[in-house]
Amino acid sequence: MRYRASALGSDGVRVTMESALTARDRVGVQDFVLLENFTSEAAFIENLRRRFRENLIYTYIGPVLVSVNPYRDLQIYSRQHMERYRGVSFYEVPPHLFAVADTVYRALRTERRDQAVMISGESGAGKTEATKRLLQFYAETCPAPERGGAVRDRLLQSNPVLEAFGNAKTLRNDNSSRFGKYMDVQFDFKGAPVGGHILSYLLEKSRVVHQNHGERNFHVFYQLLEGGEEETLRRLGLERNPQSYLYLVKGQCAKVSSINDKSDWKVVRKALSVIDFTEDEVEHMPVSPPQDLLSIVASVLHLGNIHFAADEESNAQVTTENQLKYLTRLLGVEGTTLREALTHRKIIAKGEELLSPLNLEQAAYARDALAKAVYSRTFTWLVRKINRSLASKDAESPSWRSTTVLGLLDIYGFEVFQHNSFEQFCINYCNEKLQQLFIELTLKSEQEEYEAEGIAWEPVQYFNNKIICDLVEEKFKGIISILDEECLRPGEATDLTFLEKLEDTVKHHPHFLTHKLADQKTRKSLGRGEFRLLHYAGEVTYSVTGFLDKNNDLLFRNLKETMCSSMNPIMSQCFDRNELSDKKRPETVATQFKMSLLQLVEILKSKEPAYIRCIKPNDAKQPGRFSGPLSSRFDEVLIRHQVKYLGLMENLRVRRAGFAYRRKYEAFLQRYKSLCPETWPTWTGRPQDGVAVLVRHLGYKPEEYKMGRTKIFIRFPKTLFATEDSLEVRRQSLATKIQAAWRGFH
Ligand code: AD9
Ligand code: MG
Repeated sequence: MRYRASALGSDGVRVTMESALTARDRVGVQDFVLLENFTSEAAFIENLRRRFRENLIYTYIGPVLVSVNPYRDLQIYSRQHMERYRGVSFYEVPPHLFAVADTVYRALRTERRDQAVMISGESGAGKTEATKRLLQFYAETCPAPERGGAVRDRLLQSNPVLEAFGNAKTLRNDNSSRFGKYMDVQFDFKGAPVGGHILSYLLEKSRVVHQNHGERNFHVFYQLLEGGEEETLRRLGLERNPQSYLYLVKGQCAKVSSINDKSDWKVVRKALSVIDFTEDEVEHMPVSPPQDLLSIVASVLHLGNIHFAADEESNAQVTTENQLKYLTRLLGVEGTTLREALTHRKIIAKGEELLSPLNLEQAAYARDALAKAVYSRTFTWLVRKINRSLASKDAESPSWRSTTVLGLLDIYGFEVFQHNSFEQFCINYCNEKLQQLFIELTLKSEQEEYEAEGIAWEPVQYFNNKIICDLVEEKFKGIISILDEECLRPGEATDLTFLEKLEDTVKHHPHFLTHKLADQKTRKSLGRGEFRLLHYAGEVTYSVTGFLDKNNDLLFRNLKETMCSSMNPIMSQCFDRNELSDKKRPETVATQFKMSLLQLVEILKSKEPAYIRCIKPNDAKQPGRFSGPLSSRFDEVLIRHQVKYLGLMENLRVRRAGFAYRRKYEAFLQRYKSLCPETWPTWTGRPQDGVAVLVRHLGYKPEEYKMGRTKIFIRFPKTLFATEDSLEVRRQSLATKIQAAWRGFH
């Protein structure tokens, strides 16, 4: 082992990670580009498996980090680990999240270019955990800003708040993010974090009113009931038992063994105070948002318990007076107005306002729509609030211009369920866009590197998924356009007329299929109310039921009016009166999402990308084992799917198309110079010339490598392995000699 002196470490020296590469670290290959059989998916998965068995959860594909969720605390994220990865070259340390974190940070500092870390993977694969570890890394290792040091705390504390309101227990993940998140961290010219900004995407608001069996509503409801003080609950009119609330019992699992709602609530309260009060003190705002915020959380629960009964004319009447009383108080609205708005619909005909009574079903729909709107708008408000508190206080000063930005994208991965609906359609469309960007940027950066190094670019065969993106988003002919068109025909259009229109417009598309368009054989697997998309990651069949409703996201006018009159300061910010006078139809959900995605793609394109691809090893949330059969913990079928959905083989192919391995001349020479008498112990000429001498001595054939401007490019892994083997042999023989000399000395 070689050691490098350092100020750190208990014994006064720090083991550099290069020397700390033990035999265990070397299980399999650390970089998939070194796989001999790089086109074989089986070899890819076998490498993951071998490493996972040793708790080696990280492996590279060139600069891309592949991570397998260990489902256990591996103790690899300590401050000591952070230090180990600082300032050390990417390839000379075992793969780790912190290696990516540090590489990205250094690029930001030295090249002064904005960076974006894109984290993807299916639900439960570890995206959010990775994001949190990255933030932790920056908060702990970056220098403190000269002023506004609180921003580091706020960056970290924004997480528990957003998770309380935006995460929920699902069948796949006990802490599943039900929204997409892109977070910018701004650094000043000294590399200190000075501000941040969050963009959120498509909160799954249907969860507020309905949860599938085994799933929960958003954490905050349970946290408040479990952890809220007696006095608070009394004020909010809440009972402690979640079973008392219809919006919390649908999934029948209010209690989850891995979750401690009570202690989580403490964390959230503290986080809220870090974000809120300091901010408000600065701005001298007299209100105390947590109070108002809790009123809103409570009001959603009360809304869920509003019951209706039909009168003689089948019109809905509110029967739960107590709930209504609390609601009016908490939302700060008039009781009679709210009662009327929950049971009537206002129609404006020929300039006149008419009130049309709702039947039981319509009233329940209106109530649920209100609950969803109140909750999701509060979520948006919360993000805005956090952003205000994260905003760099130096925004006006000249140093602002010299800030650089590091973006972290934690967004939902590809989803395929037994039953797929509008939400999956949006999420999978988002993944198509990101995959397109990924391919574009990876190819581009490969090409750029070849050009910069003066090496001829060899075209790569790859599947360009633009055709699928177009199918979804194209003007007039795309699925979203057709859906929006149908949403403009209320009363006439239905989910099925939407499907028919789709069939007419995109019938001959190679990536689109319906029951009617399918051949005899395929038809059996498609229902009449379904369409199938052949995504880059595979086929997904969507049921059109609910598409129009979810896309329209209608909230009756009088409910909107009622909320606009709210005395609750948060609600009055969420429901703006201008909305009422606005003649223009609000954008549909799919169109809003499409536009926010286009904006996201632009943001990401303007930055240097880094990628973390997360994989979930099993559906049972089980850690791997050291011994015994691994098959249940490392579920090959599940993993193969993810390797496909993440486009990892494609990624590897692009990366391997030309050369498997590339390394700066200095680094290459440093590592292997002992293998050639002419370069050992020191080479005084240009490193490039030293490498040329070295590889000639090692017997590299001309077709095996190319010399670029600053790097050597090696075509096949076996060439490199042979060199590594020679190095190992030399080290062994040196060790034997030293031992012999040592024995002789004694
Ligand atoms: V979802 O799309 O939001 O449903 P994520 O975000 O990909 O999903 P998450 O990060 O929440 O998954 O990870 C799921 C769980 O796996 C966590 O709650 C941890 O218990 C566990 N996990 C994930 N990554 C790690 C890790 N690096 N070390 C230990 C981990 N445990
Ligand atoms: Mg998540």
